This record gives sequence, C-alpha cells and structure tokens, in this order.
Amino acid sequence: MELSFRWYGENDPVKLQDIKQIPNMNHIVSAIYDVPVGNVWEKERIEALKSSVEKEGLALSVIESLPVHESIKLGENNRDHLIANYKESLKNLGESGIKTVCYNFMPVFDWTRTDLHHRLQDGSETLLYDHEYVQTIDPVTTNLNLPGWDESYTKAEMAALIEKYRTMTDDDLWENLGYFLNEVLPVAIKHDINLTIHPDDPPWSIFGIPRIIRSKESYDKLVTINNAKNNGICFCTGSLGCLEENDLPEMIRAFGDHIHFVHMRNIKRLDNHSFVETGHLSKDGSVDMKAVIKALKDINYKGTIRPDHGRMIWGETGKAGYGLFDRALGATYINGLIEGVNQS
Ligand code: DNO
Repeated sequence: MELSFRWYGENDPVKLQDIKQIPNMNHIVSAIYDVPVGNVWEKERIEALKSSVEKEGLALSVIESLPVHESIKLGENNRDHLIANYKESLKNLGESGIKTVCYNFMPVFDWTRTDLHHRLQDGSETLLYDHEYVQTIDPVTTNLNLPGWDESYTKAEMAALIEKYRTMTDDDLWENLGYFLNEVLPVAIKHDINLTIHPDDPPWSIFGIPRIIRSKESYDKLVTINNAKNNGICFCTGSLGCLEENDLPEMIRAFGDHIHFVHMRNIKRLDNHSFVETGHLSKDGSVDMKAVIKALKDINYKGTIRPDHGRMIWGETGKAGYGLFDRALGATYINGLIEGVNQS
C-alpha cells in the first residue's frame, strides 16, 4: 500500500514542498481543474501537471477526478459526444502513464455537508451533515455551502437539473452508468487504467434525486456490468461508513480485485442518518480504521491510500476538509497502522 495526498494544483494553499515532508509520502492525487466538465484533457496539460509534481520528487499517481458530465448521468442525446471526449481524455492520461482514475456518478451534488465549520469540543473545526435539515430545505433556494458543488452552475441550471433527476429511478441511473462503462472500459483496459468509482457521499438519496453507489449490493451490481478489474472501486471509508450496515472489512475482502484506490477518513454516526467528521483515529469515530487496514493487508492491496478530509486545527484556514495539518496527522496514523499490521 502506498500513501498519497490530494493536491489541488498550483492554487492550493497546501504546497507540494510541504506535502513531501510528511513521512512516507511519495504519491500525489490531483486533477486539471480549469477544463470545463465534458471537454477533453489535452496531453500537454496532463504532462504539465505531471512535471510540476515530479519536479518536487513526487509521482502523479492518481487522477481524482475525471468528472462525468451530467448529460451522461442523465442519459441525454448528446452523451455520445461527451463519452467520446471522456475516452479521449482517458487515452491521453494513459499515454502519460496514469494508471488510476477516480470518478463518481453522483447526480449534481458530489459530497454534501450542511456545516463546514462545526466546532468540536477540542476547538477544531470540522464538517457536519445534518440529515433532518437536508430533508427540510430546497437546495435551489437555500444558500447551501456545498463543498463538492460545481460552482459553474447557476441556480436556474441547478433547478433544471434537479427537476430532470427527480423523474429518474435508481434503475435509470444504473442503466446510464452501464452505458457509460460499456463505452469507456475498453479504452481504460487498452491503456491499462483502473477506473475507480467513488461511493455516494452520503450513501443515500438526497433532495429527491437518485444515488446508487452505497453498499455491497451496489458493488455486486457494478461488477456485473463488467467484471474486469479495471471496472474499479475507490473505497472511501468515510462515505461507506455512514451506513452502519456496511461492513467495511467484509466489503474489502469481497471486492478486493476491484479496489485500486482508498480514502481513509473517520466519521461519527449521529442519530437519524446525521454524521460528523472526526479525526482519523478509530476511537474518535464509528469506523474501525485498523480493521480496514488489516483487510487491505489480507487482500494484498498494492494501490494508493490517501488520508481523506482533515479537521481544521492549529488555526489553519483553507479549503474545507483539505488543510495540511490534520490530513498529515491522518497520514502518520495510517503509516502506523500499516506498520502494525505488517508486523502482526
Ligand atoms: C470529497 C471527495 C469527492 C471525490 C469525488 C470523486 O472529498 O472524496 O469529491 O473526489 O466524488 O469523483
């Protein structure tokens, strides 16, 4: 297992020079952020990103994310053109030596929280999801600060998108995911890329629109579409851990051949589907982090792991969930767990 760290590019307040000082940190997870979703990622841009990472002695090992256009998720008429662009981007990434590409199939919102500055008892700031609140609001008229929201949409565009999704069932979304994967997987296989789907976060439907990647059953369905190992999973402990019935070690053992990227993060489940993000330690949240690392060791996992969201500590400010300090603490904790399971 290789440790990695997410870096948001040259505008990220967290610098590569700082990241490489984290013990055992050699791999970077990044993306090109200024190409509109649906357009091709040109080779020169990929090479430029790669060389800015390599200049610091690090490797660009994972692309997170190569985003999927909403028209593909909706199965609209223009999807073939957008899928052709996706294939072209994959080919370009493959030719630049990228082996792991992360994406998600969450309609509109990606990861959703209701409070980005929730104060924990120790004075640190963290992210919180209040399910009751989400059930009472209209995302179009409420000024929600959504961390994963594509800010290029206007409110009117958001409203129109939500309307379209509200007429879709989970099965419709599965059908569109199947169509997409049947098209892009041959390209991924040809270029030796593992495509990894991120689970829905939170792993249930919100705002009346479908979400489908949330459980063992979802992964059973996913691998039925295509059982190639390239039809992969980004195993995110924080997202999947929101559902108590998700037995994370068991899921790792069941789908090991498809797991090529891991997000390690802890959450504490609160009442009625709400949850708060905690520090990485098992005892601080609901996820048994050691059991997860142990399961990864059992499947002989060779891919990358990144410490996922951190709290804001020691006065740091910046992108919610993506400061340096607490993610670095998470990395050292994961290092310790790996060393521990390797010796036992
Ligand atoms: C949140 C992230 C997600 C993830 C995408 C992958 O912190 O884990 O936004 O990058 O869902 O496509």
